[in-house]
Amino acid sequence: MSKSPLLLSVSFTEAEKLGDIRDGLNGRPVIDWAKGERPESLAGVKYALVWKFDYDLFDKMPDLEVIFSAGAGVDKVLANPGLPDNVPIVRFVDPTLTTRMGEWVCLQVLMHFRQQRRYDAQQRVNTWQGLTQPQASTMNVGIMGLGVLGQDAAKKLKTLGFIVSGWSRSRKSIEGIDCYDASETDEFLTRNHVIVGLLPYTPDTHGFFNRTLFEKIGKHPVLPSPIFINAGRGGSQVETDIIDCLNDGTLGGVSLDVFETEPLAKNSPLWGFENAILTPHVASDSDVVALGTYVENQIRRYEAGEPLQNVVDREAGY
Ligand code: NDP
Ligand code: OXD
Repeated sequence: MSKSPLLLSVSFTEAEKLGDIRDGLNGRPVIDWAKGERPESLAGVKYALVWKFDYDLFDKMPDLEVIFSAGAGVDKVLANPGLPDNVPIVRFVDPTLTTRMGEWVCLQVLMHFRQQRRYDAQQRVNTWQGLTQPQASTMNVGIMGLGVLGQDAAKKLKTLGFIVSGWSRSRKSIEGIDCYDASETDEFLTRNHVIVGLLPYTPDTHGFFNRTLFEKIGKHPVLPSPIFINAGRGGSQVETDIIDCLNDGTLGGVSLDVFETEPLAKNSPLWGFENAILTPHVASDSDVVALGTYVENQIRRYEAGEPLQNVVDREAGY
């Protein structure tokens, strides 16, 4: 039986192209819409893999059965007015993505904890000067968003010796990690010196990381703190508050991979802070071949009558 083609409405960046998506698709034909391929008709095409898409794309796909998101976060996909109501959306969940995010989060926590930016500044002026070096067990790190990515990052930070806790809408139970639900936010914030945001962007998380929240985070006895780290979505943070809080010392440092507007404006004051580490939304890129393999595996499940995995809850928005 011939395979239904997969319509691709996603452009991978040069940095993401460590392989070709077709390498994961096991011979499934592809219509590369993003590259301008326009067959006469899309009738019979059951699957689409999207990141960005024209609002009228799906009007042209009368036989669409499953939409795959090329990323884990689906806020942009859900916000598109052309999204059909009755088609399941499967988001990308894969060890390659999870591992990369865990690397980024651990790197950022360690950068602040080991005061690397201050050593960088000293290196620029040829200065040999040791700084205070407390134990990891004095540093409390709280993960906000204990989903696939948050849970993995929490476990990795725990292995590094930090005291790790997590917070999510529904309470989790994870060995060695104190878990809080959304009714215990203040208690969670005050016990931590570092907050890591791994939340999806939804109406509930819009503007969530703001001055009121930053003022509640605990201060480490000796290290510059509190620290705010965000790789969830920029819409969940209030950048004017972050800038003000860095200026007045309410925040001791930040690491941001996501921004309210991307790319971050060249004239944003955020670029100028010594204690702000910025990366251009690369904490965890989707591995192109793994994405192809994942989509193919989900289609195999679907066609065998098994349930699709990681289906987006449209009501919750993630
Ligand atoms: P999941 O859906 O697995 O986890 C989301 C977590 O957030 C869940 O624990 C959920 O709670 C919690 N949550 C959602 N809304 C709220 C709320 N209003 N209050 C409290 N908790 C809430 O997502 P992933 O872990 O796979 O990914 C998280 C996000 O990371 C993505 O949505 C995306 O925005 C971002 N991302 C960023 C990347 C980057 O490179 N910067 C790469 C990949 C993803 P509950 O468990 O109760 O449902
Ligand atoms: C994602 C992302 O959501 O890369 O996967 O931001």
